[in-house]
Amino acid sequence: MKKWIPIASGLLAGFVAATISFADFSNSTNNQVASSTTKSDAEKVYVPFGEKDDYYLFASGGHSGQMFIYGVPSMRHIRTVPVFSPDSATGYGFDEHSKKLLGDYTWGDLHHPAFSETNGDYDGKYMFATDVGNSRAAAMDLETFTVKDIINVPNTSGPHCAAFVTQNTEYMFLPTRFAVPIGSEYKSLDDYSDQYRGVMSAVTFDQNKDKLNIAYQVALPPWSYDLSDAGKKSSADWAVMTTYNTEEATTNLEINASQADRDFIVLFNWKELVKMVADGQYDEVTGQKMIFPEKHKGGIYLVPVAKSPHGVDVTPDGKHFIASGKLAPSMTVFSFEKAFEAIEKQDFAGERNGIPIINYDSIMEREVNPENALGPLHTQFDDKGMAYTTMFISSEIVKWDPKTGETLDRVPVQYSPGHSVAAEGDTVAPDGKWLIALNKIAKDSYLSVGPSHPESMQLIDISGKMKVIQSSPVNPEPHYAQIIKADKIKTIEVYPKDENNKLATYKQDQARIERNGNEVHVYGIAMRSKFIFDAKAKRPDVIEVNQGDKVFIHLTNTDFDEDITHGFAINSYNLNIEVQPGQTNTIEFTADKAGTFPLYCTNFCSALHQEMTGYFLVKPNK
Ligand SMILES: [Cu+2]
Repeated sequence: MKKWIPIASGLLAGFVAATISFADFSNSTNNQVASSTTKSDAEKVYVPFGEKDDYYLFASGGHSGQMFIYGVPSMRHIRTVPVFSPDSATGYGFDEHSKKLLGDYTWGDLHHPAFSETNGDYDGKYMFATDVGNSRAAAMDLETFTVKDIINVPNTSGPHCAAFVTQNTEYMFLPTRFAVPIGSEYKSLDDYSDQYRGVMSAVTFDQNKDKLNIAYQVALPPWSYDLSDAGKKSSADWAVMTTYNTEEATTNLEINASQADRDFIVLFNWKELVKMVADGQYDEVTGQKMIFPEKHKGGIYLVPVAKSPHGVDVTPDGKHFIASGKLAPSMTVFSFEKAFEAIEKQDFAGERNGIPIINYDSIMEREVNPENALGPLHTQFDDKGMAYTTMFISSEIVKWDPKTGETLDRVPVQYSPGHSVAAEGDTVAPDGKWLIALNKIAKDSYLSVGPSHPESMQLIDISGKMKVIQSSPVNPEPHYAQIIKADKIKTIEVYPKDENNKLATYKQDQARIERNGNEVHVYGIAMRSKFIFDAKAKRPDVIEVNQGDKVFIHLTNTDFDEDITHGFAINSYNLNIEVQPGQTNTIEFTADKAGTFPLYCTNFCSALHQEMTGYFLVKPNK
């Protein structure tokens, strides 16, 4: 019957349809008439050019050692910030400051990120993260999205279960994933139970000096500590963390660490531990103040929990903590208030390694077991206090009510979610609206890139019935993420002039090269669109040294203009740094190769960026 349809009329019909839907669309966004429930899924995630996302998502980059930053709800990747691994895009790990931060390490395994908090709410000042691969902690400043400090955390091997900060960022606690002998000395694994320890580190951050410090450590039993959370409001002095391998197995953990029906949550009062340290209740070990719970009594308790739990999460009101039993199909809700009573009454069921075990029945409020939901890992919360738990094995998010245990909703995700993150989900006042599932396996969700596939982050609208409305591929591999309101973060536009910085050169006529024996210091300027290393030289953009000289290049970007970043690389010398607007950076190296080496700006800066070059001349030794 449809004998012929002229091509032109088909086009016209298509054009009319497109115009109509476009008109509808702009109408609903401009007038804000459409409520979020009447917007299409595409409209909910579409952020028009010139407008910005409402939230930042900070996703841990796992063994990339980096932090991935996305906008929500658009799920646009905004930036990758290198933290524990060098990055030539930003010169991180090449300039002297960041080289010192990284030390001898060339990679890291960045796990759980945590924002600094004030009164239990994200304050938008700092982001903290830990390195499971090389036992470090880092602090990133959110004015510049750059790392300010990294510390090695001795005795704590693989701080997987961190960082989670206390309500006013007094402490972050770094428990250990791997038990080791104190000082990581050699000890036979036959002596594991006696000689190995699962050391937790209490770390502080000095915001005036941008310095991380280890305040004290606790020599916990030789178990694996998986995840933790700090208390809030009435439980603000407390923190919780999950354990596994309380069997103290030393081989084939897959089987041997899954024997006991119950492991423990460690419940501790960090204020009491601080007081114990102040009262001298610790031993000085490997230069650290170490609390040994079997000897220095108080402040630490064990709560039995379904075997091999993963996440433990404190509800926004601070009244409950919820543990997820990775190998048991249930979430268990515990009451802080009942725990405090039990501790007061010494309602204990014996002890392990000198630590009292609180009676399970005295503080357990309910075990929640949604039908066919398998592998609960981690729980987030919305603005109404409802819980959202990732189910790793059944690949779904289950929404439930912690007060009744009732399952309210569930949505499949693709596939195997580890963590999820809700908007401001770890604060005393979550926003609701959005939840992102961090899926370990994307399978065939995106264009193929060969046998190994990207991971996947899926945006779920939780304002009504849960629905996955956007999906973004992500590099391996986010473990955890945090979502913060965009307006809480106040970045700076340029680095302010620092007249006290002797390495900075702000005036062109002061650019100079100073020689001291075989040390050469270049006080140079990068500006659109040239380098000035020696203002008085015939060729100001040339550095000439002798082979074997130790060269220091102190480069200041004098373009005090937002987004005018310069780079500096010397061809074939394997070095490249970045100087952001107003910033001074130093690079230090030995001119071990004689010859002629072009140098150039690596970061596109102007129409004459290609002309921003010079030469590095190295006179050979005779
Ligand atoms: Cu440039």
